[in-house]
Amino acid sequence: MDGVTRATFCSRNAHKARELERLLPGWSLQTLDVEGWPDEAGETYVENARAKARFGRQHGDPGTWMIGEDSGIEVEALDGRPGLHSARYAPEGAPAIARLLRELDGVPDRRARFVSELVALSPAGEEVAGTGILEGRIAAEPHGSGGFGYDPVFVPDGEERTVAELGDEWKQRHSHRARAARALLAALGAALALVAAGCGGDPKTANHVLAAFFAGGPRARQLGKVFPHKTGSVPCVLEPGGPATVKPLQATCSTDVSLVKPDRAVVTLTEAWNHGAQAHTWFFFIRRSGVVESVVQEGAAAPQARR
Ligand code: ITT
Repeated sequence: MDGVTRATFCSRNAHKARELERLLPGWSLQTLDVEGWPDEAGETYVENARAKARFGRQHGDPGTWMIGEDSGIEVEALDGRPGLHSARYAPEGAPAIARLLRELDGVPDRRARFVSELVALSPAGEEVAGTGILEGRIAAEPHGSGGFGYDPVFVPDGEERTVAELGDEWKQRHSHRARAARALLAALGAALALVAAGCGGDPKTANHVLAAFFAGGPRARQLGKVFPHKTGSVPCVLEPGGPATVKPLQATCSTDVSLVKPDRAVVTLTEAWNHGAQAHTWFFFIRRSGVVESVVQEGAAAPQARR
């Protein structure tokens, strides 16, 4: 199919499916309408996401990618609960929010994070993964009508309103799921480029890796739009995608490639902008064969890039 990747989203959560559909441009997503889903018995998000994708592989269209997603909200004062068990904490929506607010009644430390893990299995069985994290805090009471789940009580760092108030457009750019989807696309693009580039320890190699990465095909080009920097030009200017009144941002990029084992490397790409006031880091965990095992995005949300 012309530049379109066919995939099956192995989830029963229609909210997640709607969000993901918009987060993977160039992909045609179908859902998996079957019975007998396995329990979420994994000890990590990635294990649960993989189990959903594998269940899809057993029961779904063999010609499509299978995508599983596992997500949750981790509350600092509750030692990371409900975390992996977020869907089973209480029925989604008002009941789960009521329980969370009850548990946090009178607790001053409101810090929390959303985590999303996406695992995609190709028709041939290769696996790629992407992680996205959104840091924030739990509000005193629910506000807003956008999003789903815990969105009415989650205020992201740097914001004063809940995700449900910030709305679906905001979520599409900044949510933990948006970050995981970009990480997944990056993993798919990076795999191609790194086969050619190999791994090394010096900045020249890192820049070579990234230059190849950005030029490496439709998915890498999509990522290039999110990171419109010329590698090696430090600092560089990000053109704002917002209204003409938005000033260009000064960004400084640094890259590093380190071997963690003879056959494994981690490529770190950090952007700091507005004179280091905010920073954003991507970690690519890569095998020498070029297979990207996983990608993690952390830090402040990337500013709007030119589209
Ligand atoms: P599947 O397992 O079928 O994909 P699920 O809803 O059970 O659907 P999870 O096991 O990943 O999905 O549970 C994640 C729960 O965490 C979800 O039910 C919500 O309550 C919460 N959650 C995840 N992402 C969220 C988001 O973007 N906004 C608000 N709450 C979210």
